[in-house]
Amino acid sequence: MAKSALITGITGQDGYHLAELLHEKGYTVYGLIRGQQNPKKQRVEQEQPFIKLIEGDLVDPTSLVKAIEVSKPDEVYNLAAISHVGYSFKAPQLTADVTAKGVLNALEAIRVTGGTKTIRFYQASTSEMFGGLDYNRPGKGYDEESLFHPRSPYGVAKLYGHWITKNYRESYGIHASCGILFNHEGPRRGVEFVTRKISNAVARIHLGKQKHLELGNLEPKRDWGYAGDYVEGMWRMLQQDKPDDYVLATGETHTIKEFLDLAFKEVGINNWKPYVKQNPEFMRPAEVDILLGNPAKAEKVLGWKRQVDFPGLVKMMVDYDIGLESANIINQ
Ligand code: NDP
Ligand code: GDR
Repeated sequence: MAKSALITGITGQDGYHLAELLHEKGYTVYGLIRGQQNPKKQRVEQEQPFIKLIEGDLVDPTSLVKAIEVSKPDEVYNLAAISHVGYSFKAPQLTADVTAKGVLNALEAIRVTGGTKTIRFYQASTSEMFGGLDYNRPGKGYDEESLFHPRSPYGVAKLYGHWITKNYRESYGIHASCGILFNHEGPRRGVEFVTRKISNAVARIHLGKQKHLELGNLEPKRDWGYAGDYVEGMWRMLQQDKPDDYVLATGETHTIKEFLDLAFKEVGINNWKPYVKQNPEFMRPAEVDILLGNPAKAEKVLGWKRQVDFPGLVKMMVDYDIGLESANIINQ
Protein backbone atom coordinates (compact mmCIF):
# COMPACT_ATOMS: atom_id res chain seq x y z
CA MET A 1 0.00 0.00 0.00
CA ALA A 2 1.19 3.54 -0.75
CA LYS A 3 2.77 5.31 2.18
CA SER A 4 1.09 8.41 3.52
CA ALA A 5 2.89 11.57 4.64
CA LEU A 6 1.64 14.70 6.37
CA ILE A 7 3.67 17.87 5.73
CA THR A 8 3.20 20.99 7.84
CA GLY A 9 4.46 24.17 6.16
CA ILE A 10 3.17 22.95 2.78
CA THR A 11 3.04 26.48 1.33
CA GLY A 12 6.71 27.16 2.14
CA GLN A 13 9.84 26.54 0.08
CA ASP A 14 10.67 23.16 1.58
CA GLY A 15 7.04 22.06 1.61
CA TYR A 16 6.97 22.51 -2.17
CA HIS A 17 10.13 20.48 -2.81
CA LEU A 18 9.31 17.75 -0.30
CA ALA A 19 5.79 17.29 -1.68
CA GLU A 20 7.28 16.86 -5.17
CA LEU A 21 9.78 14.29 -3.92
CA LEU A 22 7.25 12.24 -1.94
CA HIS A 23 4.76 12.34 -4.80
CA GLU A 24 7.43 11.01 -7.17
CA LYS A 25 8.07 8.22 -4.68
CA GLY A 26 4.41 7.23 -4.74
CA TYR A 27 3.33 8.66 -1.36
CA THR A 28 -0.12 9.98 -0.67
CA VAL A 29 0.77 13.54 0.34
CA TYR A 30 -1.26 15.54 2.85
CA GLY A 31 -0.46 19.18 3.57
CA LEU A 32 -1.52 21.22 6.57
CA ILE A 33 -2.70 24.66 5.47
CA ARG A 34 -3.65 27.43 7.84
CA GLY A 35 -5.98 30.37 7.72
CA GLN A 36 -9.51 31.14 6.74
CA GLN A 37 -8.49 32.32 3.28
CA ASN A 38 -4.82 31.53 2.71
CA PRO A 39 -3.80 33.32 -0.52
CA LYS A 40 -1.24 30.58 -1.22
CA LYS A 41 -3.89 27.84 -1.25
CA GLN A 42 -4.85 28.46 -4.87
CA ARG A 43 -1.19 28.26 -5.96
CA VAL A 44 -0.74 24.90 -4.25
CA GLU A 45 -3.98 23.58 -5.73
CA GLN A 46 -2.91 24.63 -9.23
CA GLU A 47 0.73 23.58 -9.09
CA GLN A 48 0.47 20.45 -6.98
CA PRO A 49 -3.09 19.14 -7.34
CA PHE A 50 -2.01 15.79 -5.91
CA ILE A 51 -1.69 17.29 -2.41
CA LYS A 52 -4.62 16.66 -0.10
CA LEU A 53 -4.95 19.84 1.94
CA ILE A 54 -6.12 19.76 5.55
CA GLU A 55 -6.93 22.98 7.38
CA GLY A 56 -5.01 23.41 10.59
CA ASP A 57 -2.56 25.51 12.55
CA LEU A 58 0.44 24.56 14.67
CA VAL A 59 -0.93 26.66 17.53
CA ASP A 60 -4.30 24.84 17.42
CA PRO A 61 -3.77 21.39 18.98
CA THR A 62 -7.22 20.07 18.07
CA SER A 63 -6.60 20.80 14.39
CA LEU A 64 -3.38 18.77 14.56
CA VAL A 65 -5.15 15.80 16.13
CA LYS A 66 -7.71 16.02 13.35
CA ALA A 67 -4.97 16.19 10.71
CA ILE A 68 -3.38 13.02 12.07
CA GLU A 69 -6.74 11.24 12.20
CA VAL A 70 -7.61 12.22 8.62
CA SER A 71 -4.22 11.54 7.02
CA LYS A 72 -3.25 8.44 9.05
CA PRO A 73 0.36 9.21 8.17
CA ASP A 74 3.35 6.88 8.13
CA GLU A 75 5.53 9.98 8.24
CA VAL A 76 5.03 13.53 9.54
CA TYR A 77 7.39 16.28 8.36
CA ASN A 78 7.12 19.31 10.64
CA LEU A 79 8.30 22.15 8.40
CA ALA A 80 5.88 24.84 9.60
CA ALA A 81 7.40 27.74 11.52
CA ILE A 82 7.80 31.45 11.79
CA SER A 83 11.06 31.02 9.89
CA HIS A 84 12.38 34.53 9.27
CA VAL A 85 15.11 35.41 11.76
CA GLY A 86 14.67 39.18 11.40
CA TYR A 87 10.91 38.94 11.85
CA SER A 88 11.36 36.82 14.99
CA PHE A 89 12.87 39.86 16.74
CA LYS A 90 9.70 41.82 15.91
CA ALA A 91 7.32 39.01 16.97
CA PRO A 92 9.21 37.01 19.60
CA GLN A 93 6.13 35.73 21.43
CA LEU A 94 4.41 34.57 18.27
CA THR A 95 7.66 32.91 17.26
CA ALA A 96 7.76 31.04 20.57
CA ASP A 97 4.14 29.93 20.18
CA VAL A 98 4.59 28.62 16.64
CA THR A 99 8.22 27.67 16.22
CA ALA A 100 8.76 26.28 19.73
CA LYS A 101 5.45 25.18 21.25
CA GLY A 102 4.03 24.22 17.85
CA VAL A 103 6.52 21.35 17.75
CA LEU A 104 5.23 20.10 21.08
CA ASN A 105 1.67 20.37 19.77
CA ALA A 106 2.58 18.24 16.75
CA LEU A 107 4.31 15.60 18.88
CA GLU A 108 1.42 15.52 21.34
CA ALA A 109 -1.04 15.05 18.47
CA ILE A 110 0.92 11.93 17.50
CA ARG A 111 1.04 10.71 21.09
CA VAL A 112 -2.63 11.20 21.96
CA THR A 113 -3.79 9.56 18.73
CA GLY A 114 -1.69 6.50 19.62
CA GLY A 115 0.89 7.02 16.87
CA THR A 116 4.11 6.87 18.87
CA LYS A 117 5.03 3.42 17.59
CA THR A 118 3.74 3.78 14.03
CA ILE A 119 4.42 7.35 12.89
CA ARG A 120 7.88 8.63 12.00
CA PHE A 121 8.50 12.32 12.70
CA TYR A 122 10.89 14.83 11.13
CA GLN A 123 11.66 18.10 12.90
CA ALA A 124 13.12 21.01 10.92
CA SER A 125 15.99 22.07 13.18
CA THR A 126 18.44 24.70 12.02
CA SER A 127 22.00 25.98 11.93
CA GLU A 128 20.63 29.10 13.65
CA MET A 129 20.93 27.09 16.89
CA PHE A 130 24.71 27.64 16.60
CA GLY A 131 25.94 31.14 17.27
CA GLY A 132 29.11 31.69 15.28
CA LEU A 133 30.55 33.53 18.29
CA ASP A 134 34.26 33.90 19.02
CA TYR A 135 34.31 31.22 21.74
CA ASN A 136 32.47 28.82 19.46
CA ARG A 137 33.64 29.41 15.89
CA PRO A 138 32.69 26.58 13.52
CA GLY A 139 36.30 25.58 12.75
CA LYS A 140 35.98 22.84 10.11
CA GLY A 141 32.20 23.06 10.42
CA TYR A 142 29.52 22.65 13.08
CA ASP A 143 28.39 19.06 13.47
CA GLU A 144 25.83 17.17 15.55
CA GLU A 145 27.99 17.47 18.69
CA SER A 146 28.76 21.20 18.50
CA LEU A 147 27.63 23.60 21.22
CA PHE A 148 24.45 25.57 20.69
CA HIS A 149 24.21 29.31 21.28
CA PRO A 150 21.16 30.72 19.47
CA ARG A 151 21.24 34.45 18.75
CA SER A 152 17.61 35.24 17.92
CA PRO A 153 14.10 34.49 19.23
CA TYR A 154 13.85 32.19 16.20
CA GLY A 155 17.02 30.29 17.11
CA VAL A 156 15.94 29.97 20.74
CA ALA A 157 12.50 28.69 19.71
CA LYS A 158 14.07 26.16 17.33
CA LEU A 159 16.30 24.90 20.11
CA TYR A 160 13.21 24.10 22.16
CA GLY A 161 11.75 22.26 19.15
CA HIS A 162 15.00 20.34 18.77
CA TRP A 163 15.12 19.23 22.40
CA ILE A 164 11.44 18.41 22.78
CA THR A 165 11.73 16.18 19.71
CA LYS A 166 14.73 14.38 21.26
CA ASN A 167 12.80 14.17 24.53
CA TYR A 168 9.82 12.48 22.87
CA ARG A 169 12.21 10.07 21.20
CA GLU A 170 13.78 9.19 24.55
CA SER A 171 10.55 9.23 26.57
CA TYR A 172 8.08 7.50 24.27
CA GLY A 173 10.30 5.71 21.75
CA ILE A 174 8.89 7.71 18.85
CA HIS A 175 10.91 7.46 15.62
CA ALA A 176 11.67 11.20 15.65
CA SER A 177 14.67 12.73 13.86
CA CYS A 178 15.96 16.29 13.71
CA GLY A 179 17.61 17.58 10.58
CA ILE A 180 19.98 20.40 11.52
CA LEU A 181 19.86 22.09 8.16
CA PHE A 182 22.08 24.92 7.04
CA ASN A 183 20.65 27.57 4.70
CA HIS A 184 19.11 26.15 1.57
CA GLU A 185 17.75 28.27 -1.21
CA GLY A 186 16.40 28.16 -4.74
CA PRO A 187 13.74 29.71 -6.97
CA ARG A 188 11.09 28.80 -4.40
CA ARG A 189 12.74 30.81 -1.62
CA GLY A 190 10.62 33.64 -0.23
CA VAL A 191 11.73 37.08 -1.45
CA GLU A 192 12.17 38.20 2.17
CA PHE A 193 15.32 36.04 2.47
CA VAL A 194 18.58 37.56 1.31
CA THR A 195 19.46 35.23 -1.60
CA ARG A 196 16.11 35.49 -3.34
CA LYS A 197 15.88 39.19 -2.54
CA ILE A 198 19.16 39.59 -4.42
CA SER A 199 18.37 37.28 -7.36
CA ASN A 200 15.00 38.92 -7.88
CA ALA A 201 16.41 42.45 -7.66
CA VAL A 202 19.26 41.58 -10.05
CA ALA A 203 16.72 40.31 -12.59
CA ARG A 204 14.60 43.43 -12.20
CA ILE A 205 17.61 45.77 -12.47
CA HIS A 206 18.72 43.89 -15.59
CA LEU A 207 15.25 44.36 -17.12
CA GLY A 208 15.06 48.04 -16.14
CA LYS A 209 12.25 47.49 -13.63
CA GLN A 210 14.19 48.51 -10.51
CA LYS A 211 17.12 50.85 -9.84
CA HIS A 212 18.47 49.85 -6.44
CA LEU A 213 18.50 47.10 -3.88
CA GLU A 214 18.44 47.82 -0.14
CA LEU A 215 20.16 45.36 2.17
CA GLY A 216 21.40 45.15 5.76
CA ASN A 217 24.68 43.61 6.87
CA LEU A 218 26.75 42.30 3.94
CA GLU A 219 29.54 40.67 5.97
CA PRO A 220 27.85 37.56 7.44
CA LYS A 221 28.87 34.21 5.97
CA ARG A 222 26.42 31.42 5.24
CA ASP A 223 26.67 27.80 4.12
CA TRP A 224 24.21 27.95 1.22
CA GLY A 225 22.89 24.84 -0.57
CA TYR A 226 19.96 24.03 -2.87
CA ALA A 227 16.62 23.20 -1.23
CA GLY A 228 15.87 20.40 -3.71
CA ASP A 229 18.94 18.52 -2.46
CA TYR A 230 18.03 19.02 1.20
CA VAL A 231 14.52 17.53 1.12
CA GLU A 232 16.09 14.29 -0.15
CA GLY A 233 18.12 14.25 3.08
CA MET A 234 14.99 14.77 5.20
CA TRP A 235 13.35 11.77 3.57
CA ARG A 236 16.45 9.62 4.01
CA MET A 237 16.49 10.38 7.75
CA LEU A 238 13.05 8.85 8.15
CA GLN A 239 14.00 5.72 6.19
CA GLN A 240 16.67 4.72 8.75
CA ASP A 241 15.96 1.89 11.18
CA LYS A 242 16.80 4.18 14.09
CA PRO A 243 15.93 7.84 14.56
CA ASP A 244 18.83 10.26 14.93
CA ASP A 245 19.94 13.84 14.27
CA TYR A 246 21.90 14.90 11.19
CA VAL A 247 23.55 18.04 9.85
CA LEU A 248 22.86 18.79 6.18
CA ALA A 249 25.25 21.38 4.75
CA THR A 250 27.64 21.97 1.86
CA GLY A 251 30.83 22.41 3.92
CA GLU A 252 31.50 25.79 2.25
CA THR A 253 30.76 29.26 3.51
CA HIS A 254 30.38 32.51 1.54
CA THR A 255 29.66 36.14 2.37
CA ILE A 256 26.64 38.02 1.09
CA LYS A 257 29.11 40.09 -0.94
CA GLU A 258 30.21 36.93 -2.75
CA PHE A 259 26.58 36.15 -3.54
CA LEU A 260 26.20 39.69 -4.90
CA ASP A 261 29.38 39.29 -7.01
CA LEU A 262 28.12 36.14 -8.73
CA ALA A 263 24.51 37.28 -9.08
CA PHE A 264 25.35 40.61 -10.72
CA LYS A 265 27.99 38.97 -12.98
CA GLU A 266 25.20 36.75 -14.34
CA VAL A 267 23.72 39.89 -15.95
CA GLY A 268 27.08 41.34 -16.98
CA ILE A 269 27.52 43.80 -14.07
CA ASN A 270 31.00 43.51 -12.54
CA ASN A 271 30.63 46.27 -9.96
CA TRP A 272 27.40 46.04 -7.95
CA LYS A 273 28.23 48.84 -5.50
CA PRO A 274 26.26 51.57 -7.35
CA TYR A 275 23.16 49.38 -7.19
CA VAL A 276 23.22 48.36 -3.51
CA LYS A 277 22.28 50.65 -0.63
CA GLN A 278 22.52 49.79 3.03
CA ASN A 279 19.35 50.19 5.08
CA PRO A 280 19.52 49.80 8.87
CA GLU A 281 15.97 48.43 8.78
CA PHE A 282 17.43 45.12 7.61
CA MET A 283 20.03 44.91 10.39
CA ARG A 284 19.32 42.58 13.31
CA PRO A 285 19.75 43.33 17.04
CA ALA A 286 22.11 40.34 17.20
CA GLU A 287 23.73 38.70 14.19
CA VAL A 288 25.21 35.29 13.45
CA ASP A 289 28.46 36.24 11.71
CA ILE A 290 29.44 32.87 10.34
CA LEU A 291 27.82 29.52 9.67
CA LEU A 292 29.61 26.52 8.24
CA GLY A 293 28.37 22.95 8.51
CA ASN A 294 30.07 19.58 8.46
CA PRO A 295 27.78 17.06 6.72
CA ALA A 296 30.14 14.05 7.23
CA LYS A 297 27.64 12.02 9.29
CA ALA A 298 24.81 12.47 6.76
CA GLU A 299 27.18 11.62 3.92
CA LYS A 300 28.34 8.44 5.65
CA VAL A 301 25.12 7.16 7.22
CA LEU A 302 22.48 8.47 4.81
CA GLY A 303 24.60 8.43 1.65
CA TRP A 304 23.43 12.03 1.15
CA LYS A 305 25.47 14.67 -0.66
CA ARG A 306 24.53 18.05 -2.03
CA GLN A 307 24.48 18.14 -5.83
CA VAL A 308 24.22 21.87 -6.64
CA ASP A 309 27.29 24.01 -5.87
CA PHE A 310 27.36 27.70 -4.92
CA PRO A 311 27.84 29.18 -8.44
CA GLY A 312 25.22 26.75 -9.77
CA LEU A 313 22.76 27.86 -7.10
CA VAL A 314 23.24 31.57 -7.82
CA LYS A 315 22.88 31.02 -11.56
CA MET A 316 19.73 28.91 -11.09
CA MET A 317 18.10 31.63 -9.00
CA VAL A 318 19.03 34.56 -11.24
CA ASP A 319 17.98 32.69 -14.40
CA TYR A 320 14.66 31.80 -12.81
CA ASP A 321 13.98 35.39 -11.76
CA ILE A 322 14.88 36.77 -15.19
CA GLY A 323 12.32 34.37 -16.67
CA LEU A 324 9.73 35.29 -14.07
CA GLU A 325 10.21 39.04 -14.35
CA SER A 326 10.31 38.93 -18.18
CA ALA A 327 7.02 37.02 -18.24
CA ASN A 328 5.51 39.62 -15.92
CA ILE A 329 6.47 42.38 -18.40
CA ILE A 330 4.82 40.49 -21.28
CA ASN A 331 1.67 39.91 -19.22
CA GLN A 332 1.34 43.55 -18.16
P1 NDP B 1 9.05 29.04 4.82
O1 NDP B 1 9.13 30.29 5.60
O2 NDP B 1 9.16 29.10 3.33
O3 NDP B 1 7.68 28.28 5.16
C1 NDP B 1 7.15 28.28 6.46
C2 NDP B 1 5.82 27.55 6.45
O4 NDP B 1 5.30 27.51 7.78
C3 NDP B 1 4.75 28.18 5.56
O5 NDP B 1 4.09 27.16 4.85
C4 NDP B 1 3.80 28.80 6.57
O6 NDP B 1 2.47 28.84 6.14
C5 NDP B 1 3.92 27.80 7.70
N1 NDP B 1 3.41 28.31 8.97
C6 NDP B 1 3.77 29.44 9.62
N2 NDP B 1 3.09 29.56 10.76
C7 NDP B 1 2.26 28.49 10.85
C8 NDP B 1 1.31 28.04 11.79
N3 NDP B 1 1.03 28.74 12.89
N4 NDP B 1 0.66 26.89 11.56
C9 NDP B 1 0.88 26.17 10.44
N5 NDP B 1 1.77 26.54 9.51
C10 NDP B 1 2.45 27.70 9.70
O7 NDP B 1 10.16 28.05 5.39
P2 NDP B 1 11.13 27.01 4.62
O8 NDP B 1 10.32 26.18 3.72
O9 NDP B 1 12.31 27.73 4.10
O10 NDP B 1 11.66 26.14 5.85
C11 NDP B 1 10.95 25.00 6.31
C12 NDP B 1 11.32 24.73 7.75
O11 NDP B 1 12.71 24.48 7.86
C13 NDP B 1 11.04 25.89 8.71
O12 NDP B 1 10.67 25.31 9.97
C14 NDP B 1 12.39 26.58 8.85
O13 NDP B 1 12.48 27.25 10.08
C15 NDP B 1 13.32 25.39 8.78
N6 NDP B 1 14.64 25.65 8.24
C16 NDP B 1 14.78 26.26 7.02
C17 NDP B 1 16.02 26.43 6.47
C18 NDP B 1 16.21 27.09 5.15
O14 NDP B 1 17.35 27.47 4.83
N7 NDP B 1 15.16 27.23 4.34
C19 NDP B 1 17.25 25.97 7.19
C20 NDP B 1 16.97 25.30 8.44
C21 NDP B 1 15.72 25.14 8.94
P3 NDP B 1 1.71 30.18 5.62
O15 NDP B 1 1.79 30.12 4.13
O16 NDP B 1 0.31 29.99 6.12
O17 NDP B 1 2.40 31.35 6.20
P1 GDR C 1 19.00 33.45 7.77
O1 GDR C 1 18.58 33.89 6.29
O2 GDR C 1 18.82 34.54 8.75
O3 GDR C 1 20.37 32.85 7.66
O4 GDR C 1 17.90 32.33 8.09
P2 GDR C 1 18.38 35.33 5.64
O5 GDR C 1 18.46 35.10 4.17
O6 GDR C 1 17.20 36.03 6.17
O7 GDR C 1 19.69 36.14 6.14
C1 GDR C 1 21.00 35.72 5.81
C2 GDR C 1 21.98 36.80 6.18
O8 GDR C 1 21.78 37.91 5.31
C3 GDR C 1 21.81 39.11 6.09
N1 GDR C 1 21.08 40.17 5.37
C4 GDR C 1 19.77 40.16 5.07
N2 GDR C 1 18.81 39.24 5.29
C5 GDR C 1 17.56 39.50 4.84
N3 GDR C 1 16.61 38.59 5.03
N4 GDR C 1 17.26 40.67 4.19
C6 GDR C 1 18.20 41.63 3.95
O9 GDR C 1 17.91 42.66 3.36
C7 GDR C 1 19.52 41.37 4.40
N5 GDR C 1 20.69 42.06 4.32
C8 GDR C 1 21.61 41.32 4.91
C9 GDR C 1 21.16 38.69 7.40
O10 GDR C 1 21.45 39.63 8.43
C10 GDR C 1 21.83 37.33 7.60
O11 GDR C 1 23.09 37.49 8.15
C11 GDR C 1 17.51 31.38 7.11
C12 GDR C 1 16.04 31.01 7.40
O12 GDR C 1 15.58 30.18 6.35
C13 GDR C 1 15.90 30.26 8.70
O13 GDR C 1 14.57 29.77 8.84
C14 GDR C 1 16.87 29.07 8.69
O14 GDR C 1 16.79 28.37 9.90
C15 GDR C 1 18.29 29.56 8.46
O15 GDR C 1 18.34 30.23 7.21
C16 GDR C 1 19.30 28.41 8.42
